[in-house]
Amino acid sequence: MTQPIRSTCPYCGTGCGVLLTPTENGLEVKGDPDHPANYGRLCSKGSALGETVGLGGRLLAPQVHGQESDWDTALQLVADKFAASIRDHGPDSVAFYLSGQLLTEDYYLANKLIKGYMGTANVDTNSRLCMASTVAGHKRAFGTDTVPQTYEDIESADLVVLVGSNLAWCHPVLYQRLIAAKAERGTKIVVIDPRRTATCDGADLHLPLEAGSDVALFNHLLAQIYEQGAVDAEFLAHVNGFDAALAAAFNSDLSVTKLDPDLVRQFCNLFLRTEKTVTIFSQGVNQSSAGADKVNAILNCHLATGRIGKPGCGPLSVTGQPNAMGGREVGGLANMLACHLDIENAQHRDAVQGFWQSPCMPQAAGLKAVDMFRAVGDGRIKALWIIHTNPAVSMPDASAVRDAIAGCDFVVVSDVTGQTDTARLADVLLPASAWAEKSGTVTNTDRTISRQRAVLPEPGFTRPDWAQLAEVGRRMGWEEAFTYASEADVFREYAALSAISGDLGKDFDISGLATLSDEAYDDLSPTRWPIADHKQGGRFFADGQFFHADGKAKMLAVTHRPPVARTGPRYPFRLNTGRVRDQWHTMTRTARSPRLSAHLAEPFVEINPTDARQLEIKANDLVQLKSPQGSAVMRARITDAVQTGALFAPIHWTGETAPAARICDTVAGEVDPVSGQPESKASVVSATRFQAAWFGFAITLNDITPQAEYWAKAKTEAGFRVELAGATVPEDWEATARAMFGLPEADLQILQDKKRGVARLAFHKDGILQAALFVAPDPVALMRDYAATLPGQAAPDALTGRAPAHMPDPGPTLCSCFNVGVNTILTAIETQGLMSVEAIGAALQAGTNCGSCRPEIAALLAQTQQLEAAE
Ligand SMILES: Nc1nc2c(c(=O)[nH]1)N[C@H]1C(S)=C(S)[C@@H](COP(=O)(O)OP(=O)(O)OC[C@H]3O[C@@H](n4cnc5c(=O)[nH]c(N)nc54)[C@H](O)[C@@H]3O)O[C@H]1N2
Ligand SMILES: Nc1nc2c(c(=O)[nH]1)N[C@H]1C(S)=C(S)[C@@H](COP(=O)(O)OP(=O)(O)OC[C@H]3O[C@@H](n4cnc5c(=O)[nH]c(N)nc54)[C@H](O)[C@@H]3O)O[C@H]1N2
Ligand code: SF4
Ligand SMILES: [Mo]
Repeated sequence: MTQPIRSTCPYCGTGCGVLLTPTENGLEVKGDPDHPANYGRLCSKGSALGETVGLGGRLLAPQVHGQESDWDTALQLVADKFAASIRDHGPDSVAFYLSGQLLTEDYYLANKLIKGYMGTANVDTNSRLCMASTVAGHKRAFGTDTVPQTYEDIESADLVVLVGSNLAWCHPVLYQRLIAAKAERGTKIVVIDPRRTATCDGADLHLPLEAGSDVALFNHLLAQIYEQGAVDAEFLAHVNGFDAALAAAFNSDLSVTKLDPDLVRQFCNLFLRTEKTVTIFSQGVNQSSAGADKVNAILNCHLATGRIGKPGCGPLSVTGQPNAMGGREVGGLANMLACHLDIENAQHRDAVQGFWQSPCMPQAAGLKAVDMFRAVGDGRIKALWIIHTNPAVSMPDASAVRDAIAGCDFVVVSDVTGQTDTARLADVLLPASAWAEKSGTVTNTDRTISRQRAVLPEPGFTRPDWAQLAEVGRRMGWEEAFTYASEADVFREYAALSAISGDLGKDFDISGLATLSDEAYDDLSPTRWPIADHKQGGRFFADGQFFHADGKAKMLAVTHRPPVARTGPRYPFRLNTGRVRDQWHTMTRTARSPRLSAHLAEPFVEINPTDARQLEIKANDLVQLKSPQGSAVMRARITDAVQTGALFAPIHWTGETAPAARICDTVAGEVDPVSGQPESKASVVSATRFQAAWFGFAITLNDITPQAEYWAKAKTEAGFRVELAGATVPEDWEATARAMFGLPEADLQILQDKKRGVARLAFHKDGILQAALFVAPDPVALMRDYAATLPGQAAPDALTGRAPAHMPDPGPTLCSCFNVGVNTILTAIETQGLMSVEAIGAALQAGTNCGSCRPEIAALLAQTQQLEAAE
């Protein structure tokens, strides 16, 4: 029996440790019981990692202009094009766009190459869309971008306030740690979110505030802290700006939150009463034109009460991506230098340049993401390298960004697959080694540095991102600066550089790791920074020592500003966007897992029942959203989880999976003036029923790319399932279906009623079902989850679309670990009288492994109990 290899989950910033064992057909994945982030737990996405490592769809060799090429040709072309652009148009004519999913070693080299050698600060990252407001807020309050707290604080707090964070779905293991602590010590949980989310199922209080009004709420809290004598006068000796912040708080108008004053009173009382309070915040805070102010409004309350950096007590920004924190540390953002040093500080610049012995160093911040893609669009940037991110989908005003990339003179994309909306636009496509094949380090939310270790061989001609960058550096003439024996070599250099940061009085110092041997690097166990002679791990700020020049913290006077885009007669809805439990961003990896795809198989928009009624939108209709930027079509989910006037849509679907549902096409590129972070959660749109002439549902053994105004594809165990809709009914369903499925000759069974607009077609080869299409003038009613199991089987009755009596339809998967569907759970509740999540677990196993679905099981229970009460 081979020993499992310890590594780190490549998804969220929780940074769970995993134990990996290669198997015949993939990878066995278990939670690492010794990792301090998860102590053995994993969520649904982490548990399904083994299903995502297959080579289907992988990019295995470089491509130049769509033709397979070799590394020598491809990298020489990259080096030549970047050099020519710098020579002819200056350094600011080139740019890198990076990702918080890069390993620290990749990220460090990219930053060194472009800032120190190419001589431009035009390097930004998807962290601009993610953590930039927190970075700005931390720097304004603390003098540097420090997360003071640790995960243990979640467990030792008596009150946890979640602001704009759907922790249950986005940091499920942290949520489980919180819920376990609640069971043990009765931790109170408050959720501040305009939308009722799965996270609210574990909450004592939910404040459904008006989108974008967090500053007003926390200003009110600050005023209450003062009025009710909860200020920590002693701690205030370490804080500047109290009076101005308080004056702004007293000038603030709580009514813009539109919250029930009684709810606000309950929240304030809890906060005032509870010393051990942790405030967790995430994208509901960051992704706002007032994001940095929201962060400071929260930090103000912690500074005023002296509740910071103590056990169970302080503000905790949860990072999204696995190495979002590492990216902040290496200076991936256009306005940062490596190791928390500032590009605008001459002393910092000189120190870093001196360390690198580099020929140049930009004197000012470069273009931030939104401005960068505008510069790509108007031709100022002529050579662009995109690594480990999919901006043609994830940037606001995504269709404009897609056009900008398409029109750029020279675009390089490094990815693990060529099948992304961005990769399809590349002049040079570089095949990256993927998570299970590459080695390096990542830093999670609570500053713990963990190793990611390679367990599978690098397939085809793939190479790790850092090696691609180093080779381009060498080919551009900086042989010595970019020659590294290994990723350990890169890491040692980076750790050595961080000593400068420590010497300059900054927080980020891992110089204790600068002389790690290769073996020690390989064996590195999870370690929280700082790692230096003078300080090891732990928390920051309880001692009142901050990083502004005078050593004090700063409270900021902040004033409520509503979202930039205003609703009105033309665009009456406020569009909120975010994540679902089982998909990761643009789905290039999670959509490969049938289990994960079964949770929510189609893009959707949540709409309040009152609005739906008014717009004559019924359940399962398609809805068309239009904004000044673009439009999107997705399935209606009618629910009072969203308020009237508000819509919520997930961010995950793309040109590859549902081309009409690229939600960022409708999102405006408005940014926070302080952080440059886009307001991804508060666009304005109109909503109408999408007038489809026909609706379809297809199942197929083989992958297909349909032609229809609307389609959405999801992987199943048996193949794929596809939702379809069109504006005009095709002349001949047989011809249409044969073309769509690529089955010109398969045997056809067909049932058709042209008058009613109903058609059902099944295609068999040698008695085995290849594909089937179900068409109706209304959303197709069918046992989808049953039908999806049929391709590849002898299924003579496929056209009924109905499960035989002995095989009940399980419904959409709720528990992805044990594949338990909603209907199965509902039936068990009804027939077995199950009353608790535990009882359901005992009966069906649902919720007993990773636990990610427990909030939804609880919601199902509550729903059925409510129904019973109403009967
Ligand atoms: N399953 C899954 N998990 C993930 C990811 C994923 O793709 N899938 N991505 C990871 C990444 S990179 C990130 S950044 C994190 C994001 O993690 P989260 O920030 O928790 O996730 P989101 O769904 O983007 O948004 C959180 C909540 O903000 C709310 N919100 C919107 N506007 C406001 C507002 O004005 N005020 C307040 N208080 N709340 C508001 C939304 O309704 C939403 O519920 O998740 C990480 N984890
Ligand atoms: N409207 C709206 N927009 C948003 C958000 C929102 O909440 N609302 N959230 C924003 C946030 S917080 C984030 S973090 C972004 C995320 O958005 P993106 O970063 O664009 O999304 P990903 O799908 O994570 O893109 C990662 C890409 O890297 C590729 N990849 C995987 N492994 C490797 C590797 O080892 N090397 C290389 N080179 N490539 C690899 C994947 O195939 C994929 O194409 O979206 C942002 N956009
Ligand atoms: S919570 Fe889930 S997605 Fe996040 S790191 Fe842990 S296992 Fe991975
Ligand atoms: Mo993110």
